[in-house]
Formats: sequence, structure tokens, C-alpha cells
Amino acid sequence: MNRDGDKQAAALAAAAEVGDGMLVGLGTGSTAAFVIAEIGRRCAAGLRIEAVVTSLASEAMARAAGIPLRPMDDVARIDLAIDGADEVDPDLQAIKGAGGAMLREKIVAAAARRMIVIADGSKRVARLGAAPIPVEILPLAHAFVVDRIAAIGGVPQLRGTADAPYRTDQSNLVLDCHFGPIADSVSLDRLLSAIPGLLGHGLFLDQIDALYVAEDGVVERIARSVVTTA
Ligand code: A5P
Repeated sequence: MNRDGDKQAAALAAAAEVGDGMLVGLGTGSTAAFVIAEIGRRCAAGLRIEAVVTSLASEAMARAAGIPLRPMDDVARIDLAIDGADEVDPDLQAIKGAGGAMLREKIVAAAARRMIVIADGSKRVARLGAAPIPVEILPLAHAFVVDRIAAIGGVPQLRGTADAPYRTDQSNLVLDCHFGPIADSVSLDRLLSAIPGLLGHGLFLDQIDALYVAEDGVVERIARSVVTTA
């Protein structure tokens, strides 16, 4: 099966965990788009849920799909968040944020009682770090954060160009930070989180409860300690 087929297969399997009465966190990206479409289809068929979104792009998709939305500023607890990832390791630690939504994605993940990640097989890695870790920063802290990232061994690259930098949904900047293979993700999480002006980063260490990953059409559900075939 092709990669999109695998993304969709993982998304459909995860969407089956959504039930009536839930407040659901909707992720961002091409894999999350399949979940939004499927939940929209089920809402049209009578599923009664509400959702919060992690980006303006997902908001537009969810509205078009007819999913009832609540503003996140009104929400402290979410039943289930479903989102994609850029890399996931065997301990269900992940790098997220290629789509630039990692700050809102982490708030939604932290508010969620359970978080499920959906992915095609290409996202599975033995060790995190081939992908850069995206960090969202306050524009006025740009030079300062670049200096601090370099001081802890990272190579930060401004997303976009100096003349036309990429802007997040919150109008902030993104630095894609290359660290290479990550030996100590917990320490790196602490070091990044301690930099003033760095608003959020794409390392997700303890938020993910389960992964649905599809390879050649076969979906596997991996919980933090249990592996079953979906
Ligand atoms: C969005 O900011 C990201 O965290 C995405 O969830 C992640 O990049 C995966 O995206 P795809 O599903 O498009 O690969």
C-alpha cells in the first residue's frame, strides 16, 4: 500500500476509539487530516462529540467536515487527542512539528486524558534525531534563542527565509534545530524548556499513550507496554 493509504489506515483505526460524548483533540498534518475526515463522516452519521483543534488548518478542515468545535481557551481537559508525528521511537517518544503546530499540539496533548499518535511506517525510528526538533520562539528573542540552542549543541535553522520567515498560527517564528541522534531526550527536553523566549518545542516524551502505525496496509496498535494487531 502507498504511504497515504497507510496514513489513512492508521487514522481510521484510531478514529474508532472516538465515542459519543467525548471532547476530542484534533491534530495537524496530512495524517491527522484523515482522522478529521473520518470523524466528520461519523458525525454526519450521528456521532455526538465536540472537538478542539491544534491549528487554523485543522480548524478549517474540521468546520468543513461538520465537526462541532469548542475554542481551546475555554477547555482545560480533553478526553482523547489524536495527532500525527515526524518520528516515533520504541518508547513512544516522538518529534512533532514539521507542520509548525507543536506548541498548540503539546497543550492539547497535555490536556488530554489519552493521546494517540497515528503514522505510516516511515515515521518509526530506533532513535530520535534524524529529524530536526522544531521550536516556536518569540520573534524578539530570535538571536538570543539561536545562541542558546547552539550552546547546548544544536544547529538552529530559521524556517522560511530571513526576508520571509515562516510564521506560526500565533505569528511567532520557528527554528528547526538539528541535534543529530538524541542520546538523552529527557535532558534535552529540560534544556530546551528552560530557554526564555522559547515558547514550545516538538519533543514529546511522555504524552503519547498509544501509536497506530500502518505498514503495507497492516495496522499495529502499540501501547506504552503492550503490542497488539488492530
Ligand atoms: C504538525 O505540526 C506536526 O506535528 C504533524 O503532526 C507532523 O509533522 C506529522 O505530519 P504528517 O502527518 O503530515 O506527516
